[in-house]
Amino acid sequence: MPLLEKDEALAMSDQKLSVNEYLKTDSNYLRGTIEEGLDTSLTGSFSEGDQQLIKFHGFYQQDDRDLRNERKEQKLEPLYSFMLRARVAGGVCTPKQWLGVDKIATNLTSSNSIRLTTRQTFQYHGIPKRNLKTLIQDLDKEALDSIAACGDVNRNVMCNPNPVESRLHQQAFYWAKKLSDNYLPRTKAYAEIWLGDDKVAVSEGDEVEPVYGKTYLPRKFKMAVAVPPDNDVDVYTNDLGFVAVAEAGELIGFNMVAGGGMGSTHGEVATFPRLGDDFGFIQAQDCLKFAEAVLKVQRDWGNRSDRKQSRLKYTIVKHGFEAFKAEVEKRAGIKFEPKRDVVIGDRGDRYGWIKGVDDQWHLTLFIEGGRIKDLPGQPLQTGLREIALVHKGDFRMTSNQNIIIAGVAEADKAQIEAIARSHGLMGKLISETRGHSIACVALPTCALAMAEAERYFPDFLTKVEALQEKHGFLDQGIVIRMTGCPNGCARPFAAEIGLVGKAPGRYNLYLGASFEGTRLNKLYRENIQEAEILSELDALFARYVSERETDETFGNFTVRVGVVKAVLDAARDFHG
Ligand code: SRM
Ligand code: SF4
Repeated sequence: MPLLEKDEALAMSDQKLSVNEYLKTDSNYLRGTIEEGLDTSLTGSFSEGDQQLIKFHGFYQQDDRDLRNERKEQKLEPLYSFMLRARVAGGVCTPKQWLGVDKIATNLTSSNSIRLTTRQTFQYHGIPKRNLKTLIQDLDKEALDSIAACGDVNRNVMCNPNPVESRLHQQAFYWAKKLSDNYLPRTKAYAEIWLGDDKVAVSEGDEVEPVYGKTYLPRKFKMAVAVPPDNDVDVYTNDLGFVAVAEAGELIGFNMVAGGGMGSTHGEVATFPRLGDDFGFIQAQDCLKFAEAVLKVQRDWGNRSDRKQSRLKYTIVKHGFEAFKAEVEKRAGIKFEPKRDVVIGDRGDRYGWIKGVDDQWHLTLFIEGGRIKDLPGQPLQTGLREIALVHKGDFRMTSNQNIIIAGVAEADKAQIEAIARSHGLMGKLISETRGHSIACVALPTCALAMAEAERYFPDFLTKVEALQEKHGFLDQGIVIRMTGCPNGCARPFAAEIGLVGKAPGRYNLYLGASFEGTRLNKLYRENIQEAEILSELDALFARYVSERETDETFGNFTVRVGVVKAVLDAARDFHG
């Protein structure tokens, strides 16, 4: 169906469309009344409708939840501020850009920090409304933006940041960047509102958004490019994933994966996390044709009435894998070839120095919880700034919320290392488990958090490490992840140990995912507190060390001995 017809049909016929669909249709391609909202100083907030639209421009309205009650008692409106998420395909930026990013954090945010995310980019928290325009303009000066970092569109495209095999990485990165650029919204709303570009009059019939149309996608959409054996991008948790297939070190194509996602709602069995299905092999040059076909099928088939059922994973479950695949092949005009054999390995980052094939050195720094801030005795933000002032290569953010100082010449290595050490960025022993851990932001900024994650997780991990030491396997990494709610921003349902917030201090404990991210976990204990979680893990670790098979991972062990059942089909098994 041509786009305009589709939009009109959507806007006029179906009374059950979700509110967001009307908002998008009426927004004049994402403009809404954002400009008017920016001009009013009576409130730190935007109107309800614009609060949804600003997401397409890369930011969320938030309030400090630690201060909510106090403000209420004082009869003040919540302390509104904004979180901005940048769009940085594959997580790569230059030292000059980093210096700009750092300066903005210091000058224009109250959090005075940079937060690396689980999708290889960075966020700012605590931006007052009055600073938004300046902040976006300052980002623009560094050739950075936040267009479509959030909203019902294709978001930041992840790509394995491994600079070691530089040629293969470059080829994979080329496609990640293409995927990111090709599916950016085409509306000029961002440039007009934030950068002061001349206003463009849109007439009925103008094809402003050739891929998305007026109503964009039914829901957020996420893509990732993995370079095996690394699966740091957790490719199966994405709506659409491309697993690089190489021959003699050259990229020849991808195994395409689609229908992954983590979000769910406690107690609602119609919602579930899911790992993507393998669709088959595609030639590298056909990557965009397939991506566009998938996007368009989701655009046209996705649920626009119930936002809890609107991700691609539900579209595939509803229509069935075969029907979905046939439609994608029809629209792409190409058939999938049989999936090629590739080995999916580790999801962690390789900390410390490593030498690449091009004789350049790369330094991966562990950033706990992704939070870059000057802490007592650990001036992390200053340290990275000092590195950026002398570094000649690039910075790469990882999907484990870490950062790689990539492309360091032998002669510059000692200087970079000295800065990293003197600023607490290096030198601390990181256990394998901590090195494989991630936690979402949660409190105090996330409006949806039910429990702590980023602020609590480091101490909790220390207790898990103590248990591993007690049972004599601290040298082994377990993929452990924590989120403050079941939306799954740290991909907890793909963790060997997943902790998902239920209420303050209470978590659901999930077990049984594979180490590599190829099998989901399953609920083991519900709504428990720290002491109970640790006592459960203590007992499980004791069994693990005495009953495990050679090289058996913790996740596989919990499934083999029947602690939890394997989740093979998420729709059927996750709650079953
Ligand atoms: Fe997320 C919503 C933070 C990765 C699934 N996510 C949010 C919001 C914006 C809360 C909100 O809607 O008000 C959080 C802002 C918190 C804050 O104060 O910063 C938030 N998500 C994050 C980040 C920053 C977590 C982190 O600690 O790094 C990650 C930013 C990624 C990025 O750079 O783009 C982040 N979110 C994810 C991931 C992981 C991934 O994509 O690999 C997921 C699971 C995968 C998926 O999408 O299914 C994820 N976030 C969600 C969902 C559930 C979506 C669903 O299908 O149900 C929500 C809620 C929603 O969309 O309604 C959400
Ligand atoms: Fe917020 Fe929940 Fe995402 Fe954590 S998982 S950042 S609590 S939405």
